[in-house]
Amino acid sequence: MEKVREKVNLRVFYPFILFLIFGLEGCGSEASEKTYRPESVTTNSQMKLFGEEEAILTAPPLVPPPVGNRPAKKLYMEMEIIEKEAEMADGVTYMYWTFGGSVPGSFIRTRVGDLVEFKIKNHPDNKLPHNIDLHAVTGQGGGAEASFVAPGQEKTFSFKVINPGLYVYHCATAPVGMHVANGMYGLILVEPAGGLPPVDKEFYVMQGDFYTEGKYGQTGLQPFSMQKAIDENPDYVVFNGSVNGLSGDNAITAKVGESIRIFFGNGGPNLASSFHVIGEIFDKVYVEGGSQTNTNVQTTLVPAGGSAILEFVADVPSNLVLVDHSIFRAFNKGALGILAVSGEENPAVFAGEIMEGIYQPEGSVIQTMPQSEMELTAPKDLSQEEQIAAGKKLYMQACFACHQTDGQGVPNAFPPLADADYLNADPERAIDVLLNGLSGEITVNGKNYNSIMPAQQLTNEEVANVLTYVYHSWGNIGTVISPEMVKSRRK
Ligand code: HEC
Ligand SMILES: [Cu+2]
Repeated sequence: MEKVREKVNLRVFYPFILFLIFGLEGCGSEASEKTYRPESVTTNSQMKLFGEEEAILTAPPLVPPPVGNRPAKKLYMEMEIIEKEAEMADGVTYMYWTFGGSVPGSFIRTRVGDLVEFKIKNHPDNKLPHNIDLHAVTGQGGGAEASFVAPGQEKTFSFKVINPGLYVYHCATAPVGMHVANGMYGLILVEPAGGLPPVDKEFYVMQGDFYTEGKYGQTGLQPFSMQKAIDENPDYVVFNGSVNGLSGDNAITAKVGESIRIFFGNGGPNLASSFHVIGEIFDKVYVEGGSQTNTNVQTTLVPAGGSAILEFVADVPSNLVLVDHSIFRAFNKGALGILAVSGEENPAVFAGEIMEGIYQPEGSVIQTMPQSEMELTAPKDLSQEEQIAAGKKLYMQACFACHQTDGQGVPNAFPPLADADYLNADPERAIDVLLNGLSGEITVNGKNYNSIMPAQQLTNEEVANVLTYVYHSWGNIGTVISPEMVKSRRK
């Protein structure tokens, strides 16, 4: 009797048991659907390969050709680690550790589903072991353990790229911070199926912060400073590995009307970048190098070990200035690059009448400082000391922002006035520079400048004072300029 009742009771409970089994399982699958996974990522990990090829790797600012419509393939690539001394700034060298001989390292371009066979070689002349951690890799350490190589050794490992996006790679050998600080980082792009939409020009730019024993600009081979790196107090913040990495001879160029895409990465090791292009607005930003896009962006924040893809069309001719808008880094630590856009003026978009002084170091029009209630008064008789004192005061108001406190100038942007051959060769010409401004290429102390000095709205007396001060400072020749001399140069 008892047993029968139990059976009956169980029958009554069956539906509940079934609910417990299937109902809870149902809840479980609902929960996993809430964990968002782009459906493609699962597909990409199983994607079939169609053929194989040698990958093309490039040094900055170049990028390899787009993947376009090609199917997923097996891609072979090789990277050689090279430790080498190279120029950090004029007269300053640094012992860089590099992936492929450049900072940042060679650009890698793939598409989702590719199976990469990666060979890493550590040159026998190198002093240290290295490896590579690619943020595009799903797997232990991003490949770090599998790729650890001593000098004179090589290793091969392979990985499938399954998430589209722009990823940083870097060395992850202890002390990791030091390997990254010495330049061991680069970018790997994983394009979606079908590729990114085509554009006219693509560039590869990476920011990095550097820590040297000497201050910014101190000449000679500068050793790495571990203490400054720990304090996160860099002497150099630069694009593409050095102060001149993306300006002067290394400036990038485009034509009016071209669509431009910049693959921008931040190697760090410490600083985040407030990346901005003076004179342009990003039409589109692939935020953090991922799939989400934002439009009409002025400044995009790129963390250390992160990236962004930036797109815009160059509508007018100008020198676009790439900066970290943490702006002292741009004007005092080197984070300044030039994208020179040439072509027809487009007054409908920009008429060139209103410009801001210091932000246009290489603009196309001589600017005029705002005119104060300026009077060309008859000169008062000042002693030479009074003239120099008045000139110094004026210098600190009108000149130092560009030519710097000690007249040392800013490499590639503002020429020096200290011990300056151009200045000392011709005082009348110096007066003309202040009265009329100056543009076009000049050579000062062996370095070329091709920029704009705004015409100064100064009285004859003020020009005389400030130049007399400059000529009596920083190793210059001590010429005295009188207001009469200035007056005779006015047209
Ligand atoms: C907005 C930035 C800016 C300001 C402010 C400025 N200059 Fe210049 N200056 C320049 C640039 C840029 C050049 C180089 C122009 C070129 O490349 O053709 C230059 C060139 C010169 C030169 C000739 C080159 C040399 O090194 O001898 C002199 C002299 C000079 N400036 C003096 C002055 C004095 C004095 C003041 C202040 C009254 C001043 N400048 C204010 C940007 C500036
Ligand atoms: Cu390393």
